[in-house]
This record gives sequence, C-alpha cells and structure tokens, in this order.
Amino acid sequence: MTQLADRNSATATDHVLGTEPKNLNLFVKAWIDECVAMCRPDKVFWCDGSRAEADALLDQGVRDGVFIRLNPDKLPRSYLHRSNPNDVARSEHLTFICTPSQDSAGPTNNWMETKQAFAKLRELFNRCMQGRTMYVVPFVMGPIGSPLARVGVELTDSLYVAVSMGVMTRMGKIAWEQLGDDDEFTRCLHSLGDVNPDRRYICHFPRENTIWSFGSGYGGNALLGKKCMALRIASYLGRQKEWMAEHMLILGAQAPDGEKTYVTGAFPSSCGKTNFAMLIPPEKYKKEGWKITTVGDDIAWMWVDPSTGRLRAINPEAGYFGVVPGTNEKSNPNAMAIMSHDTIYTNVALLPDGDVWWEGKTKEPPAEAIDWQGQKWTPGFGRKAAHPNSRFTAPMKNNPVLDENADDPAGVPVHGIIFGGRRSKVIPLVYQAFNWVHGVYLGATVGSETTAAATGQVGIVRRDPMAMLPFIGYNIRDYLVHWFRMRKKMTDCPRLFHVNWFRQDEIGKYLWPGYGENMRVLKWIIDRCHGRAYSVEHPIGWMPRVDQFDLEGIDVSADDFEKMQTVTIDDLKSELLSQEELFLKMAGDLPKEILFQRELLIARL
Ligand code: OXD
Ligand code: MN
Repeated sequence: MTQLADRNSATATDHVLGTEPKNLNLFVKAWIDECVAMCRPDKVFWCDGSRAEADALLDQGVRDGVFIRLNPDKLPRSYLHRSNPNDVARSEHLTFICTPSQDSAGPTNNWMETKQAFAKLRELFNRCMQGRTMYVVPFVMGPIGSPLARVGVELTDSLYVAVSMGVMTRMGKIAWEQLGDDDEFTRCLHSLGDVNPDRRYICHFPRENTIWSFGSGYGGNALLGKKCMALRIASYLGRQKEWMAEHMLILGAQAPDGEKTYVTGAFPSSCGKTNFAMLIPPEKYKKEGWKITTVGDDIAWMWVDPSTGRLRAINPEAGYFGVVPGTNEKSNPNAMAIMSHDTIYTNVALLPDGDVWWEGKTKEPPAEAIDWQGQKWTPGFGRKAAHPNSRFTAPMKNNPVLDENADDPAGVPVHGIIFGGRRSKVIPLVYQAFNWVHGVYLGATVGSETTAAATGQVGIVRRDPMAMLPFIGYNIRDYLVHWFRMRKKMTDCPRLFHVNWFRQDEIGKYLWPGYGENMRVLKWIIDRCHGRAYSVEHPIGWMPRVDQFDLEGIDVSADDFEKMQTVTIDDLKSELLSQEELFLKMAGDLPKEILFQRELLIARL
C-alpha cells in the first residue's frame, strides 16, 4: 500500500475523491472562485484528508515523477522527492511582510506596500495554473478544539505540497468542520510558477490574514502552514489577541517520582533543536526512571490560561520537517525511528537497493549512490551525496517518544523557557535569568555563530532574538514589548534560562559532550523551575553550583565545568559591544526594558 499512515480519520465514503465538499463555507467559496479566475487551473482537486486520497495522490506523484517510491522492505510507504537545485532552502531575501506602512514591518523584515505587492504578484499568478491542477488543502494548525487552533486553506499547484501538508497539519474534512461558517481562516495561495528565483516571492499580508507564495516548492516557502502561517501570521495575530507564536520546541520531562515538567526552547538553526526535543537520557537517568517526551520540535503557540494565570503551550504542527544530514543512530535514534516508515525524503541520496543515504548516516559512505540531483555519485566525487539541507517529512505519530499530551487541546503547562545559541566562547553552558524581564533581554540578545554549511564565513556571531529574526511578522520593537506585556497576564511565570552546548577550549575542543548528556543541564533547569537547586549569583544571572550539578559518569571534571561556566568581565564587555549590532538596527526603537537591562548589566560589571 502507498498510504502515509496516521492520517486523520476522515474517510472518503461520502463523496468522490477530489470533488467539492457539500455545504462549503461561503467565504471560502468566494475566495477560491477569485483565485481560480486569476490562476485558471485546468482542474480543481478538493482534498479531504483521507487515507484513500493520500494513496491516490502518492500514486499519481510516482506516475508524474514527483516521487520515487523507496524500497518497501527497508522504508515502508516512503518516498523520495527531488527539488529544483535552485530551490533548496528558505529564501529570506525574497520573503516580505506587506503592510500599508513600513513601520509595521519594522527594521528587520523585507517590506512591500500592500497594494503594490498584490499588484506585482497578481501579474505572476495570472493564468499560472493553466495546464495544472489546483489542490484545495484545508488544514488546522493546533489540536482540534484548542482555544488557539486556527484554520488555513492552501491553494497550490504542487502535488508535493498537497501531500506534505497532509503530513504536517491536521488536514482535510476536519478543517471545514472546525471552521464552520466563519470567515476567520488564513488564505494561503501558492504556485510553483516556473521555479525561477527571479520570480520568487513569499509575501505575507498580516492584516488580510493572507499569504501569497510564488516560485518555490521548498518546505519553508511552500508548506504555508509552517513558517508563514504558524510563525509570521500567527505572531501578528497573537500580539492582537494576547498569545504568542514562537520558534520553539516543547518537551516533557518525567521524573522517577512521576513529576512532569514541560519546557520550551528557542534555538537558531543548526543548534540541535530537533535533537533536544527528542533527547535520549543517559543510561544512568534511564535506570532511575527519567523519560523525555516530545510535544513539538519547531513551533510553540502559548497563551495564559485565565483560570490559573499560567502559561500553556501547544504545538500547532502534526508532523516534522527535519534536517537529515548528521542524523544517525547515535545523534538522534528517535528521529531515525520516526523516518523509518511513512516518510517523504527530500534531496537525500538514493541507493541502488531503494534505500536512502545522507552524509553522517553511517560511518562509511556507500560504494555508490544517485545524489540529490539525480546524478551518479561515488565517495571519491568530492561533492555531497545529499543536500546539506535535505529533509524528512513524517507524521508526529511516528515518534516513539511522542508526549501523551501532544494532541491535547488544552496544551501543556510551561514551567521553563530556554534560549540558546552556538557560541564557541564567552557564553556558559547554562544560567538562569534573574526574572522575566531579564530573561526577555537574554532571549532578545541570543547570538549564534555561523556554520560552514550556511555561509563562507565561519564563526561570526549573528544576533537572532528568540531565534525569531526571520519569522516575526511585524515590527521587532512591538514584538519585544509583547513579551513584556504577556508577563502582566501571568500570576506565576515560567523560569527563563540560557544554554550553550557548543563552548570550546583554546584548541577548539568542545568542552561539553552534548546530545543525551544535555539531560544533566535539563535536570538542573527542572530543579530550578521547581525552586529546588541552589545557585550562585553572577552578573549575567544565576549559575549552577558545581556541587549541585551532576557530572557523575562523564568525562567532565569539576574544573572543566568551572571553565565552561567562566565569563570574565572583559568577555562581557566585548559581548555587550557585539550586541550593539542588533541595537543599532533597532536604533531609537528599543523598548525601555531592554535599555534598562543593558544598563543594569553594565552596572553589575
Ligand atoms: C528552520 C526550519 O529553518 O525549521 O528553522 O526549517
Ligand atoms: Mn525552524
């Protein structure tokens, strides 16, 4: 069989696949009529989210060459997709926030005036679907019935996008039910166009609750429920309605006595977010009875529960769109299990036996493969077999450590929020903010070093506030103010932390083993969230006391630990200067809380 497992329970018994549903919402109908008149598809296919439909679309994709069916004995019900080589990552320089005035988009977003943007894109969308099928993909972001769950409808001429949206969201009939007669849905229009970077635009219209994406089939540009809706549009809506859309993982930690703690974490890309969300505790912790479970690996929507005054979170997504290179049985066995069946791989290498491979999957490379561009490849060729940003798309239900509340409309309580970046120097392994306002300052000044895979220049610290820089759908000034305002709604707020798994010694050796051993850091964080572990006051925040930090069974001495936690006054001075990069960009627009925190830090030095 070809179906992707674990689709929602909608069945196709009440209508013929692809046909318009009965009692279609009139707002939806009017909007789709307009889009059809503009794009002129040959055919409109209405997705119902059933298994039969996923089967049919995947079979169609195999016939059309969109998908290659992988060896069913090795990777049941799994497929390979190859994207256009010019279309392999998010295109931040082609991503726009479209509003009447530039101030609404702020200094960190590309901006286009609303009317001009619609006019420009209308020209591109005009008749762009002639000879193609338009797929109507209704979807819900968030567990069904959650106070934060939101409906979107994506119209796309990409079969890959239609099928992937079925994995990444709660897609189909269920979305029409959640929407009812309402007109509050995000209008997502997408066309591959001719996949030409010169005619590629990812435009967000927050006031119109609309996204128009043209010219790219890549996940972050084309699966419009994800970064476009669940972060850029949702962050804008969240500010209006007093909730938060954040680029954060959510994980649950169950202690041996059954106590459950949930934390969220914001890390810029290449900082191990997916690995942390699926962390496997070291043997010692497993024996004691610790369990880590995943609620989400990329996005958190959070709100304050009015009855308790506490922050709660849901993962709006229903699947993972994870990076594969470097993933293996050691670095992330849970991710390996997730992508062992019912998975769409994008831009990995294909092996002669119908299995897939990527750099870092095995120690020894295969003798031969077909690379991500469909060319014959052998290890001596001197180029990568899989694209560095090759991905897996798989339903969250594949996750062996999926949290029991991952689909709970009421979400999970948030006890702690962790910010982190990749920093070889200066920033300690872990410390805690003095309070919420100080924690927001730590989040706002998150820095991460560029990696070889991303740019030519390695080791340059880039500021990425809350790891949200490319995803804030409005002015960063108002975004930071929103963080401060949210505190006022809480009676008791989560504790805020900063971590850095990547500190190195003078000769470039990592000081901390990372991966599963990050459990030790998490354990201290959990204890702090519950007011248990002692700490030492330092100008930058609360630091763990070495005698209270578990180093048993790893090759890290108390001295090494102290070294990792050391921040000298000179280090801090240079850190403050480096933070100016962001502050200058926001010149004159820095919320006063940020300015005061900066002054307080300088005073503490
Ligand atoms: C990202 C992603 O780019 O999750 O952050 O794909
Ligand atoms: Mn992400």
